[in-house]
Amino acid sequence: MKYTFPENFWWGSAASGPQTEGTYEGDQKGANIWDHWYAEQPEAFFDQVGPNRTSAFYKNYKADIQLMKQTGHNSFRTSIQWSRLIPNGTGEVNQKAVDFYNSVIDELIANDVEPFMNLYHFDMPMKMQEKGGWENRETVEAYVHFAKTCFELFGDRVKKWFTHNEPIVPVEGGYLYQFHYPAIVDMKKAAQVGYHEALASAKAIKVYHELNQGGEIGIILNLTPSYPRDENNPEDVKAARIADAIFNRSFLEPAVKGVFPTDLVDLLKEIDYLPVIEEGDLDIIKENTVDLLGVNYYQPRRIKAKESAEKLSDGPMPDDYFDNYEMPGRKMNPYRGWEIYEKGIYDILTNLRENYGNIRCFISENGMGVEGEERYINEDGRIDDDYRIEFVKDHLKYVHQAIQEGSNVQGYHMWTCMDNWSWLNAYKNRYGFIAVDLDNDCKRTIKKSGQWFKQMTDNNGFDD
Ligand code: BGP
Repeated sequence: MKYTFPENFWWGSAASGPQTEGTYEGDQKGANIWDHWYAEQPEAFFDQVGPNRTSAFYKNYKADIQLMKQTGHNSFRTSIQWSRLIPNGTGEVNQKAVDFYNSVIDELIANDVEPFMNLYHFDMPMKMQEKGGWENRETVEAYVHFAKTCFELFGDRVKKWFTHNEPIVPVEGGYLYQFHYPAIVDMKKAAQVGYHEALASAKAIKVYHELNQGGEIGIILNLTPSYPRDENNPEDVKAARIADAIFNRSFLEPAVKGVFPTDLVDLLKEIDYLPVIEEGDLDIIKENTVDLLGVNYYQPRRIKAKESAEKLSDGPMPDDYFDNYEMPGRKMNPYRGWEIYEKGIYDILTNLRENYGNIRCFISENGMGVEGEERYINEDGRIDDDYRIEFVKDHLKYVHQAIQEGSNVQGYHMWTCMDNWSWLNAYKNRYGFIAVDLDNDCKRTIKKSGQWFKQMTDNNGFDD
């Protein structure tokens, strides 16, 4: 069968500043939470490899943009590092950062690769974190100022903006499950952090619309469809619904509908964990919803009702309301430990069509992290990652089906263009279309999937 996608479909990949740029003497970048955490506790990172060891996009971006062209990109998303542009989080702008991002944007446009710019990808400037980061209301105002600075500096050329990448992740990682700094367990703070991120997003959207730059602004959410173990068991269904409220609708509803989910609000009220909300905030959230939505999809959630009342921590936790269900026979990515369930992408798009006004959206990340890819190197030195080609095809078929049924999907971006540094996992799992040899001056080699992607995007689809 032939899978053809709509005209002008956005094909490309996503990355982020902190995972690709690197830091260099004299670049005047300020430290962010990752730089700080690594300096404090390098053993927390896989192989003790930290954010200073990247594919060096800061220096290699021109050649990298040529590789994007060679792998069929018509668009590319990265992020502006807050701590690079405004090293202390507030105050002076770093001219070297302005020059760098200007040059990246111009180079992308000159090569017909549309720049999509995200403003926050897990990278709180350390100076802001010292005052509480997203826990502190002041960070909201500082972020909005940073966002406005970006729009004013780059908005004449960048026409697709995103306020956050996966805002639930700093909540879970930083305040519930300890895989982001400050790595504490405190659900009350987690609620405040999430609320401030949602408010900051609405405020940035307001500023962007007021500037009338003729582009669009959205948010990028990692949506994890939440499936009950047994659809006929009301307790399982209820548990799955709570997981959905906490991990998906917490940001999806304010972003698209301008309100918080009532079941989540009720849950927080019950444990007296409602965040501090100032007068006028909820109007701002109500009035400033997104123009478009980026959907990152990796895996679903399988949920069952709680089987024991045993608590994981002293205070309330999301896990007090549901258990994760290890469904027998599910297909797993053994390296990352994530389930691969292609139909999940279709379920998300259908849900957006039916329950979220068929919001204009695109797949902003989808990908497969694999460990030890060097074992797939062929005699020409290329990694033959057929599993990645299959992975993309299997997901694209469901995206195609959703579009046939009327979903408003504008594009598909892979995570990621070239192998990059992945937070605590560093380089454990590789995701790129392009291999990066860290021991050989970061030499880039296009993988088989990159060549396939080029051919596929040239045809705006594929046969299978
Ligand atoms: C997403 C993030 C990315 C990227 C990706 C892969 O959640 O937006 O930054 O890292 O996941 O995940 P990981 O690197 O943890 O394997």
